Amino acid sequence: MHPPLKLWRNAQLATCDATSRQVLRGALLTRGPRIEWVGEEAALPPAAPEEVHDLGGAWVTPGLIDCHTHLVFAGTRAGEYAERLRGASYEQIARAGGGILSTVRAVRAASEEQLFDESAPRLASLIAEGVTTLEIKSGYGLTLADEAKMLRVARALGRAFPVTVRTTLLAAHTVPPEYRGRAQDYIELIAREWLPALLAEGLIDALDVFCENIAFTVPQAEVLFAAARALGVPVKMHAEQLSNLGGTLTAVRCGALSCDHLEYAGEAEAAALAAGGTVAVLLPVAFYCLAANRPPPVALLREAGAAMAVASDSNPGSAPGASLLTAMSMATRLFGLTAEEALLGVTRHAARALGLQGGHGTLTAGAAADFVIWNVRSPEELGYWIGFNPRRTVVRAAEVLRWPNQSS
Ligand code: DI6
Ligand code: FE
Repeated sequence: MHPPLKLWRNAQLATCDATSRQVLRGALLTRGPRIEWVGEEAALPPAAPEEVHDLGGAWVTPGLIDCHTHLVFAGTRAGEYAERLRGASYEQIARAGGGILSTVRAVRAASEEQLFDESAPRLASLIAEGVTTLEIKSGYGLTLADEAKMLRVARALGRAFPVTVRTTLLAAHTVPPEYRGRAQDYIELIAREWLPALLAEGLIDALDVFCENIAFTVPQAEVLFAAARALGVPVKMHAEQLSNLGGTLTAVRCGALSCDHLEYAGEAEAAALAAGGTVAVLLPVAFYCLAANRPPPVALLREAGAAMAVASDSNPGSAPGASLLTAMSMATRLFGLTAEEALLGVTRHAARALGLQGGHGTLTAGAAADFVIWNVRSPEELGYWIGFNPRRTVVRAAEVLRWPNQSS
């Protein structure tokens, strides 16, 4: 059987493509799960599609990509949030054994099924906003078995929901209690044993490390990156979130896909990211929830020509929730991104942050047929509404997703 040919016509296409027109009144042809053709209707190639969808002039963007999440976790940290409202800092709570370690205790105690059930509503909420691809990190297990458990749940979510899941090993999120005072031993264990074992099980697509004074040092990150390189695993870094340790410069030198957070980055980091083709992933929800006062150097990143992505950072500590549209709003208002930068940040540049450029994040021939049809008058509305979802229809792998009460 031939994969079905479908025509999606009468649309305003925000292609997010770098090499062709970014805005186009026209149509898409899809064959099976991929886009076969994009262009003006007058130029439509002769074809006999099995299905024709008249989109009534609606705006269409690529399916959104959330390129940095810690979406699989158990429990909440609402109590810590309340403490922070009373003046405690994120670092103080972490140093006192709360923070990430408190979620580690909850994840270790949770069954795989429970983790799945707690995480699924967050994923559903992202999908409802038009997310068709997301990254999910481990990092709340911190034993081989518990990291594997988180990653298996991430993979299971990707099979159970109409979404592409990329998994990232973030065992180097914080030092587990068993390795207190022995961070170096822990890093070597991940590098020598966990990374190859989890890779062999097909559980990881990339490796990440939290490089920070409350987490791991630059030389420790380098140990992990060397092990990843030897196995052909792409790397990423949580860099310069709370201080500048020089992580970004090292990560770029190691060919990292992305450096994420970057509040404490400066001119040298912006230039390095641009020159190295490493994506700067901005996480404004964490900035907002931590009441941080130092935004990432967006003007420098823009001037240097670095690609900027925007992600939800969905996690129980610094970014509770699961809304990429909210992250777009915060990226524009709090960080100064333009509406166009915010859109590219959740499409083309987010794809690159996951090593998926070309296949995702643009409306171009050959890319996945993942796109969103919006109830908006212009794509500028995507980072404009707060707590209001203007999604009309999500199409994933050329299939229309259905929600209860959806009319079209
Ligand atoms: N930076 C973050 O924003 C998340 N992890 C990290 O390294 C926060 C994780 C948490 O607080 O649970
Ligand atoms: Fe994070």
